[in-house]
Formats: sequence, structure tokens, C-alpha cells
Amino acid sequence: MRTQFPPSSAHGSPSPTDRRLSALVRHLGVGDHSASSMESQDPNPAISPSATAAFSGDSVFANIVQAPEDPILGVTVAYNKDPSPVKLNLGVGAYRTEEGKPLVLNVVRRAEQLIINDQSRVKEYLPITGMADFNKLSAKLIFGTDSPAIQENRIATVQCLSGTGSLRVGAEFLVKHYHNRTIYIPQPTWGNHPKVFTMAGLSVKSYRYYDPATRGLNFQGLLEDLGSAPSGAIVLLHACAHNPTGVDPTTEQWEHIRQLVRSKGLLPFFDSAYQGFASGSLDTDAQSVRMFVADGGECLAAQSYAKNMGLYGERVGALSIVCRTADVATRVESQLKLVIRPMYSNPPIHGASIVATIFKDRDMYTEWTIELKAMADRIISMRQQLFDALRARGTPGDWSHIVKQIGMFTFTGLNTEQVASMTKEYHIYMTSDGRISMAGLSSRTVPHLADAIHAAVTRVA
Ligand code: PLA
Repeated sequence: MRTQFPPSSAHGSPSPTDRRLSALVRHLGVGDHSASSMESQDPNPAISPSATAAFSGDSVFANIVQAPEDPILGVTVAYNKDPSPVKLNLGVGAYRTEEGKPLVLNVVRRAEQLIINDQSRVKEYLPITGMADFNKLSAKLIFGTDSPAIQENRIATVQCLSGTGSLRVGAEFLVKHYHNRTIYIPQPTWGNHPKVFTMAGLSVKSYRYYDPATRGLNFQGLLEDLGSAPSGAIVLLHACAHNPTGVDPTTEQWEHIRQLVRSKGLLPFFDSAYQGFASGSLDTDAQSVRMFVADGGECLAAQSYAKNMGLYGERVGALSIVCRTADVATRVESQLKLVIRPMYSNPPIHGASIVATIFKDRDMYTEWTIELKAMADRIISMRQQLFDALRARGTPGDWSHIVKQIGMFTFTGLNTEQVASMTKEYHIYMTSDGRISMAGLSSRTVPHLADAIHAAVTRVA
């Protein structure tokens, strides 16, 4: 297949500008050498892409409409286009250092060195379910090392493409093998949840979760909505550090929810994307999930290592399905393979190797927990600094929710217009629902954000 540089214009033959650029590229001998040398020797110019396009007329995709950007990842797209030196990206939940730089954990670098130096490692396909060690260790991380469900082999765990992939595989499995296809998600929730579940074929309904008046949990509304959900419905629960609100149930409230879910025969599906990021402790942040597993009932859990190990782009995560018996778990796993094989065949090696290497070495595991705690603590200190900065400015309103909320995000309460004005005037990028990623802030940028919030609150209704 011939490549061409620059590409021909959308409709037919290259424009005069394209032709001039092509000639210049050939003359300078830069760009795709094989392409330009092939071009000069091509015995059959009639099969060039430009000639074919000219022959067949309009694109078969001519009627496709331009899709909107993703509400979260699109914020980064807009941010990247802004030339302002003071711009600040608080959209996507990605950890940054005090210097505003992405962070690769030291322990991850160490693990990668070991992996690279290990000549026995090969690039063969992993099994459909992924790396066996990684799966076992991931289950231990979320369910606890002494979990009876693990000891009794009642859990089917498969390596998936980070949290999103784990949710999707779980949803695809449920559509095929579970009798109830309705999933209740909190209102609000991570913007991708309804899309992941709808695309898999589940019907999505919501339950009340957040109360804007108190900026806290609408516990009564939650109990009422789950209480009137049909028996057997699936319920999505954020294991900790609820996104976007930063509001989690207390332990007592979780116990209440557990009793309700079990008494109604609802099926809990945990999304655990922030284990360790809420409190700084991996065990504390897994308590909600462990309460549900301790009662012997069934549940699903999607884990992500994007945030807690900083492995965002490595796409490493796991889906676990906790079953009543080992026999059921074995059959569930066999069916998960049939879900995964036609989607992406089997998962990638590198990220799972990093996680497994760290988990298997006591020293590295400890180093990870220390680095994780440092990230969680920096986020907590950003909360305090932002709160103090707003108080110092006398910004109208009660901002105590900034320090009360948990995890990576603050759900500020700013409205769409206020957010738009902060982006326009202060080059601060955040999702339009008023969510800011605290992990993207630093002591240096807090005053700028506080100025922007102050201006938005005092000037924009
Ligand atoms: N679940 C929740 C609750 C999340 O917030 C996210 C990521 C995921 C799952 C999926 O993460 P993963 O596939 O990368 O493991 N939410 C981010 C990024 C951090 C995003 O939207 O993709 C966010 O900014 O909300």
C-alpha cells in the first residue's frame, strides 16, 4: 500500500498546495523515504489513492456527523489548544507533582528495570484471563489477604484493560448470563458509567446519591430508591472516593446499604478505581467491598491500577466475580473467557508484570504503600490550601466541603456558567459540572484557582 505525504485533500486529487509540499518533501529528502522513492518508481500511477478517490466521488462516510468531545477527556483536548502560560488542567483525574508534572512512582521504575533485565521474560500471548499471579494478587488487594472467599476459591478474577475494561467485561458477562438487565447507578456518577453499561446492553437507571443542598450524601433518597428497585437488579457502588462528588457513606451507612441490598436480592457491582487514594490506606479504602464479601453473598468488583499505581496508560485492572461456591466460580471464569476472546483476545503484559513484581516483593510493596500515601496526603493538603485561600479572600459561601470531601476530586458546586467564565478568563480547565481534580493542583497554582473561583462566585450568577 502506497503512502503519500502530505495526504490528498478530502475530495479527490491533491490540491496545488499539497502538490507543492510533496515536491518540497521529495526535494529535501525528508519524511517517508520509502514512500517518496516508491512514488517515483511506481509503474502504475492509476492505483494511487488520490486517483481512486477522484474516480469514486464522495466518501461513503460523507453523512457522518461530527461527534462531541468526551466531557472529561475533551477538557484535556481544549487545554492542549490553549497557548496561555497560566493555563491549568483540573479536568481529568491524573496525579501531578508539586511541580505540576506527571509522576511515575519510583517503585514502578524499579520494577520496570527488573522486568527489562530479566532475559527469561518473553512476549508470548497471555492466557485469555491474563496473568495468573496478577489476578491472585489483585484479588488479595481488594478482598484482603485472609479473605475466606479467596481461600475457598469462590472468586473468578480476570485481568482486564484497567477499570473501564473491567466494568465493560463485567457488564457484557451480566448481559449474557444474568437474569436481570437493569443496573442502578448513583446520581451523579462518573460520566462514562452510563455509556459503558448501555453499550454492553444493560438498561441504566439511577438512584439518588448526592444532595446539593447539604453537599453530602442523600442517604434517605438512596435507601428509598434502592428499596424500590426490583429484586435482582444490579447496583453500581463506588467502593471509595466517589467520583465526582467526593462523598462516601460512613461505615454505618455502608452496613445499612449492605443489609438493604442483600434483603432485596440486588446484585452489587463495585467500581474500585481509587483504592488507597481516599484515605491513603489500601485496607481502609476496601472496607465497603469486604463488608459485602464477608456476608457470603455474591458481587462483582472492577479494579483499576491507573491512579493508585500511576499506571494510567498501561491499562491494567481486574474484574472479580465473587460466587457462592468454587464450582460456580470455575464455570463463571470459563464464560468470562468467551466474553473476552472476541473483544480483545487477551490482555497486555507490561502493566500486569509491574503490578505482580511489586506485589511479590515485600520491600517494593512497602515502598508502593509509602508513595501512595504521599500522593493521598498531597491531595489532602491541596484541599486545605484551597479552603484557606478562599477564606482569606472572603469568597462568599461555605467552602467546608472542600476539606470534607474524599479522594481525587472536589465537587465545588460551581455552575456551568461559572466554570465557563473561569476557563475563559483564567484559563482554568475543569469539567462543566464543577468538578476539579485536586491532584492537578499545587501550592503554586492554588492562588490562581482561588482568584478564579472568587471572581466566578462574585461576578457570575
Ligand atoms: N471508574 C471511575 C469511578 C473512574 O473515575 C475512572 C476514571 C474509571 C473507572 C476508569 O479508569 P481507568 O479505565 O483509567 O482505570 N476516571 C478519570 C479518567 C480519572 C476518565 O474519565 O477516564 C476521571 O477523570 O474521571
